[in-house]
Amino acid sequence: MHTLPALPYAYNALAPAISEDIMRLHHAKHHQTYVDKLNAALDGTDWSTVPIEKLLQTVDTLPANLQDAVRNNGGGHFNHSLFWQWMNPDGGGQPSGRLLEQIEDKYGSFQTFVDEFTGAATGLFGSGWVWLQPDLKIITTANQDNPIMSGSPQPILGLDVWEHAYYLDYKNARADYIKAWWSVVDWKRIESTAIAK
Ligand code: MN3
Repeated sequence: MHTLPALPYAYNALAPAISEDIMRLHHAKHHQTYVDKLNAALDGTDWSTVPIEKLLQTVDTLPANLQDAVRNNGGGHFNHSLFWQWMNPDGGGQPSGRLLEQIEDKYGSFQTFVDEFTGAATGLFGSGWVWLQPDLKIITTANQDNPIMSGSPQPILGLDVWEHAYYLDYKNARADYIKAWWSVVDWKRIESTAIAK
């Protein structure tokens, strides 16, 4: 049985970057629905007790009638569980120490990295996610796919660019949402999970 994780902060904690209304809708409705649909699909099957990471890593080997449910709803559950952890009302700014050095080595400057990630996020057509991988490559996936579904490592940072993540606050202005999101990125947490190259 998969369960909705509690947010690590209050629903209104990320405002004004992300409003309480969006956080309630996104966590209590959208994320809860991914959890409920995943559980409904797995109920009574041999996969009902398999951890979510393992389900996603092996999604291509699951019975055909489970693959879409695990990819979409399992992916949605996993991605959002990570996403909440990567934000913090005291976030923003830039990383420090080794992670900052590695980003500067790869991109030339932290701002260049931000610009490239932002460009990938504004340019992603339709619904999907932008990820920062442990090797500091920026990649995108469609829908609720996660890099671990195709054998890649788990991302150290990701941004949800589905319209449900910003439409209430920003309407169609995805770029404004992305700009505000940088102000709540929890670099301290990301530094603690970043894997050395
Ligand atoms: Mn979402």
